[in-house]
Amino acid sequence: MNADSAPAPADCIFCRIIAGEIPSDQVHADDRVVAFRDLQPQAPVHVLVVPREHTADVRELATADPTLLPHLVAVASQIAAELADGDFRLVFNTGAAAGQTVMHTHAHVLAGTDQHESTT
Ligand code: D5M
Repeated sequence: MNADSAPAPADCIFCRIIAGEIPSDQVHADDRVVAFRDLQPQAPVHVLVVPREHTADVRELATADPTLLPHLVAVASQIAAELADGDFRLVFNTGAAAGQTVMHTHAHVLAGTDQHESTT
């Protein structure tokens, strides 16, 4: 755990996916992030890029490990190039009032022909 991040809740669903306790349709994994397809896709390609270390949201991540954000963007870009035409939206719902439902930092990568119509 990073000194600036709170401990992960025991029931964090994304921590459990990262630990292999819950299956996912994984498209990328490295030592810092994993990426898997969203269960409720809002675009032809809808992938979540999730830091392995638990933080609640991107505000907390930016403080706890600012070097991770450019890596996350690079992974999103790679996924959009591999699975779609390279163009993508990157969405961080941040806080419950902004629609965040899973309180483990994640970026939605939305790509494919009609990704501009997504409301995520
Ligand atoms: O987005 C949280 C997203 O997480 C939402 O689009 C559904 C997705 N989700 C929830 N559980 C799973 C599992 N088990 N696999 C894949 N995707 C999942 P938010 O920004 O917090 O609203």
